[in-house]
Amino acid sequence: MSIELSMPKSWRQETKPHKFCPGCGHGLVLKALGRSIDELGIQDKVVFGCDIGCSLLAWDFFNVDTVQTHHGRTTPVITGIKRARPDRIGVAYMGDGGGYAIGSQHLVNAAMRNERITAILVNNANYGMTGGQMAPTSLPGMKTETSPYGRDPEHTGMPMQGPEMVAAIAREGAYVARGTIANVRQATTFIKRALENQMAGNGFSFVEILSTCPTNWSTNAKDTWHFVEQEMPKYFKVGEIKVPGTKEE
Ligand SMILES: Cc1ncc(C[n+]2csc(CCOP(=O)(O)OP(=O)(O)O)c2C)c(N)n1
Ligand code: SF4
Repeated sequence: MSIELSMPKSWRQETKPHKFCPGCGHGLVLKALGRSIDELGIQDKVVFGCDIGCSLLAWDFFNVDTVQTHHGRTTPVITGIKRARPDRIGVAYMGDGGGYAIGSQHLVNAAMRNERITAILVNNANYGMTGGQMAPTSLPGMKTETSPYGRDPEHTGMPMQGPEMVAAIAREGAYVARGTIANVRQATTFIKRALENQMAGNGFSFVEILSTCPTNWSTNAKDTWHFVEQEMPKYFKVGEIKVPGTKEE
């Protein structure tokens, strides 16, 4: 018997070192997703799609069927899988660059067509994997590799309000929320509800999660947490935005 086979089954299935930088929020978002999948008992049904960007580091994170797509194309790839196999639970996982810049048309069209998939977008206010360029979500005045004097809203606009846009164009049955890694319990609830919405066949489900990128923000632990907990919510309101069966719908 090999050493690996002699390990407890739960250890082999549930433990894996992640590859994100220390202090990165991706791991917490994925933990929230993994916990939701476990609690719903849908591990055998989930098809997980991860974008190019640091989200791709999750390609072998879960013991679920996984596809790694081109940058910005995770939403249409998962849409195609879901259309071919409606019995599956499709999860499209991406960064803000992937979802709001290069892949924004896919997000818009999936929302307008009310595709029965769940999209989870990690908003860390920059392009993480490529070295910290300005993203549609970068905050006014935020210094990035491509805005060394700080983002100037007069010339580059205000931060993208993704969930608000999706809620405005989505059809009846869509679920839309914004969570934060500063409140993982709440973020888990939102992700779980987004999966349940797909399981009920209601419609498109979209959850943005405010997250950290200390490597490119060049912040220590204290400042990293301050930025995600205090600064980002000034521009990105945390909470549920569209819930089927309520007056917010
Ligand atoms: C078609 C295409 N354009 C550009 C790139 C280069 N690229 C790779 S990752 C990335 C940005 C990723 O940023 P984001 O989507 O915000 O995810 P993060 O890394 O911050 O999680 C870019 C521009 C690419 N791989 N493919
Ligand atoms: S570059 Fe940023 S988003 Fe990417 S793994 Fe490191 S901290 Fe996370």
